[in-house]
Amino acid sequence: MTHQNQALIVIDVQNDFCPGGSLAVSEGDQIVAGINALMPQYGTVVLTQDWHPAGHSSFASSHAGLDPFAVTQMPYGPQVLWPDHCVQGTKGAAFHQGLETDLAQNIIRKGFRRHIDSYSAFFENDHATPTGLAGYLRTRDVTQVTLVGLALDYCVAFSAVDAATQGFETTVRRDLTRAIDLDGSLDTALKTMNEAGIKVV
Ligand code: VGL
Ligand code: ZN
Repeated sequence: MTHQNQALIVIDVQNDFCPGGSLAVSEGDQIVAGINALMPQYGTVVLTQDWHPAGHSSFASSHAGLDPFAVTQMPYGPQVLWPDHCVQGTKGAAFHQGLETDLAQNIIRKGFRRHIDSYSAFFENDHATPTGLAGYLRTRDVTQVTLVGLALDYCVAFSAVDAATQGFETTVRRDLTRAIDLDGSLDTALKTMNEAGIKVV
């Protein structure tokens, strides 16, 4: 049965977040088959794609003297510095080749502004600049969203919290996510999602 008022939001299932990628999430590729199986059940399927210009400000390589996974201060708040990843047009930015991208109606790209990162599918890391996804979902009468993808403790969690704040009934399918788990980030993300009323199942 297709759930007409439900959207499946597939976060960043891209080569750089899978084994062999530059910001590989352990077992990141093992969720692909399960996500594909879920897609036909949803009236709306949206993919997100982390899509950075070369030299993006979230890359440690753009900050002399700072290493990947250090935290720096940006005008919009603290920012983890990452290895170069998901550079526009590269193989690393492409979706995992097993992902059934044909079943998605929309692809939201994010992180394309050089001076601001974007974990969430809804807002950039200033928590103010919208991607347009909320309006897209409302226009299609979506009331409930289910999130899957990478990484649970960054882009999935930030997207889930914004979805709930935007008034969508929000579920995260934990079995169809994997985490980076940097300095307790997974525990923090689970706590924050719980407090936001998100169902993590
Ligand atoms: C992500 C770090 C940097 C993610 C994206 O998809 O969780 N994490 N860019
Ligand atoms: Zn990124």
